Amino acid sequence: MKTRNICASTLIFFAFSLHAETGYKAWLRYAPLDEPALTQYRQLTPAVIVALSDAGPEASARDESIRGLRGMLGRTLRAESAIPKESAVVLGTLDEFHRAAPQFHLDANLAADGYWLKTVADGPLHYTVVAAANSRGVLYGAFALLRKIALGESIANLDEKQSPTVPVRWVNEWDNLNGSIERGYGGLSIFWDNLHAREDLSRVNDYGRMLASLGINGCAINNVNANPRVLAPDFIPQIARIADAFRPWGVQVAISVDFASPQTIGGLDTFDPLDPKVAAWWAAKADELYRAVPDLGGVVLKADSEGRAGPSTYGRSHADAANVVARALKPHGGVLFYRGFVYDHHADWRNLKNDRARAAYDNFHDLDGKFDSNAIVQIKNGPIDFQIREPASPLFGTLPKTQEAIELQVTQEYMGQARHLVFLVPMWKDTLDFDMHTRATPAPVKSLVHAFVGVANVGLDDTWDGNNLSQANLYGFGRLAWNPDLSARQIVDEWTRLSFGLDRKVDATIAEMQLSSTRTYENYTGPLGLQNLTDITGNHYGVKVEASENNGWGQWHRADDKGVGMDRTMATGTGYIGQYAPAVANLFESLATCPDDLITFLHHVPYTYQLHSGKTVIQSIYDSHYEGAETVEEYVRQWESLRGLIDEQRYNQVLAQLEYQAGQAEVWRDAVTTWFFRASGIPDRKGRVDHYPGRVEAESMKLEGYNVVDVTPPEDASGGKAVSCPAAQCAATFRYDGAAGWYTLHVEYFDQMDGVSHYRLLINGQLIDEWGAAAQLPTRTLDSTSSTRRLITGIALRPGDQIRIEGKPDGRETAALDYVEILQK
Ligand code: GCW
Repeated sequence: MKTRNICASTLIFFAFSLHAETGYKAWLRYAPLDEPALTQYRQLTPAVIVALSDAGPEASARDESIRGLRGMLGRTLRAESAIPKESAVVLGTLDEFHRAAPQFHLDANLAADGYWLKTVADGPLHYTVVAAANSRGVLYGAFALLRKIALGESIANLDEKQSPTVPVRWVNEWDNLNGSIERGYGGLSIFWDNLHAREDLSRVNDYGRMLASLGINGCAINNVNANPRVLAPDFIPQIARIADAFRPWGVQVAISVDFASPQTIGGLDTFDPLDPKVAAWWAAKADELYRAVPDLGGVVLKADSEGRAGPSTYGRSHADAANVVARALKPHGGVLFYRGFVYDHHADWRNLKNDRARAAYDNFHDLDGKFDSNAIVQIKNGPIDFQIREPASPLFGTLPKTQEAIELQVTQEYMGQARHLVFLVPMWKDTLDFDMHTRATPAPVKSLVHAFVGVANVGLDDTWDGNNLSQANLYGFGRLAWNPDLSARQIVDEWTRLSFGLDRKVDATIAEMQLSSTRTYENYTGPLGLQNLTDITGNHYGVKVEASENNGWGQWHRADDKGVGMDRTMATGTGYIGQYAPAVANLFESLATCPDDLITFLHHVPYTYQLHSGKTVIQSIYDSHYEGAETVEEYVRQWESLRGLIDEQRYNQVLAQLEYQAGQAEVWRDAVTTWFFRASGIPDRKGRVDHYPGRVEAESMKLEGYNVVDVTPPEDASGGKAVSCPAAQCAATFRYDGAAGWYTLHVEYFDQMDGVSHYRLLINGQLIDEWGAAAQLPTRTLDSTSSTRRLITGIALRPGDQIRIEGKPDGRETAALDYVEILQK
């Protein structure tokens, strides 16, 4: 017994000796290695490091290596400038090696940014060489070497060449010049504040380091919904300051521009791309930009999309628009990304042939071959807009003579906005590996694209993204942009070990959670290709099943009392399926071969239609939602099993996030299943839907001060109603009449945006719990977005107990309640 106690206290000591970590270091923690790895790597690491150039990314490579090795091995290497007569780590380009160390015979054909890690023996001496095609490649190689050590991989006899699959690997940041970020969930902009570049750009430098560690070589630093001011002469020096902060990391700055700039900023009377005055204006503007930022990567252009100015004003084509800017950039080596995200957001939804999914193809496929060589069409992975399940955009298969980029959304706009664990790599892999069948040999999307773009939207938050687990998405994007053949499993294993260390249990648990999270999220939000059951005209976060219908935005699911789904067939529907090559079109067109996961995206089917899974559509909807919500509950248990194995700060942050997510998954589950039950009239075979044992509706409690209110839409609250407090304080009381025992109380309340209401829960007058509704959720109303769960565990109840909740509103928040559920857990 005594020994056990000692063990327990030792464990506790170790648990608390794990340093608190904010998440700021992400996957570049360089945490001290444990034995025996420490001894092994120390033996292999020389005392000297040499960078053959003392400037730019090579200097960063040297400094980063010193920093990483000091962190992991506790040794500080001596920086020297010439190859010493002792073993050393040597960093340089192939050209520099040829000059400084011809005896190393380093001959290789490396693509730009590619690197070679090589152990070179020279008599008794060993050189750990990082050689590369260019200085950026040297930096990437140095990061790769450090990564190997952090992952416990051998560095003894290195001979590894790596080249990126595509030359252009960028992130886009949708940062507004006022410092806010469109669809950003990690705080305010690291670049901008109040229409200026931030005074302190050290975060930009740190971000450049993170990007470089993944091989990302460009970053567009302002929103594609671009403020024209970005091109104003007095603004350009601001761009230059940011470029300076990124430059040591080989990250080239790019900017998003407004297509009407020749008029709005330039003072011309037109922005017609075919008007020579306009072409001259863009050329002069490019010259001006490159004078300030000689290594500017280029420009991103969102035109004729969601109300942005574009070539349609003058009856010109997207190619005309892209080329006028591309030609201005060409002499400077810049590229123009032209977004393929063009659709009519005022489409008449009553017309069953209208289909937003068709838009990218319809707008661009005739233009193949008409874009200049430095104009790249930037295509979202799916035909709609970053939904949890979409087929690969048909546009990828139809522009063989055009440079294409795939645009992936790293920021979790439709994926729980960094409050939900959703690892996006498995979903991206589905698209990248999807064979478009556009040639006799396999034509997966990854083989058709020339560039990768990730919409990252990191912010000033310590975690960059809003929570620690979401960082895996930025990591995964970068790794896939470098090598799309990596599997989701490889990527998540790397990320987890770099971010949380080499404990097997930690690694296995987190990797499992991450890998299953995409399917889990799909299950409780939009299975069977349903998607868009969210507040589509509002915050894109909570559930509102009908929000996407009846408007021009075109993300319709057309659910009615008989069935659900968009008929996109060639035979009877919008014809979207015909945009694919025949092999794909045939697969999608026939119900016999259409995958269940896409059934309602491609077909309108009755609720009673039997899926390949053997279930009916309706039962599958019910089951998926329950399964999804249960899996998130399981994530909480899995995470709790890591207590003491992870530093407390990140442990607690993630635990709170998962607990919140589990509650939110139930909100989604109940809203969607209730809605479909009401629509279809078909009960759940398992009797769960609309039947919640142990649930007491707030509106049925004894209310003091609280008003009963209707919630819109009704599926957003249990029973369609809530109680809301119009006074300084209100209370809701009910009598417990079940069996005596230990219970968990689940209180569903509403946490609106403005104010922190206070709640107290009392049983027979004894205060059991109190909390504030302090989360920052994106809504002012009582709905599924504000609906939040409080779990109170370990409560002894006896028949006749009085359970009372007191609510004190604050600001515009009304201390509202939905229900209490008494759970036997
Ligand atoms: O998904 C939509 C977003 C918009 C975004 C747009 C786009 C920057 O809701 O916020 O605008 O896509 O990709 O341009």
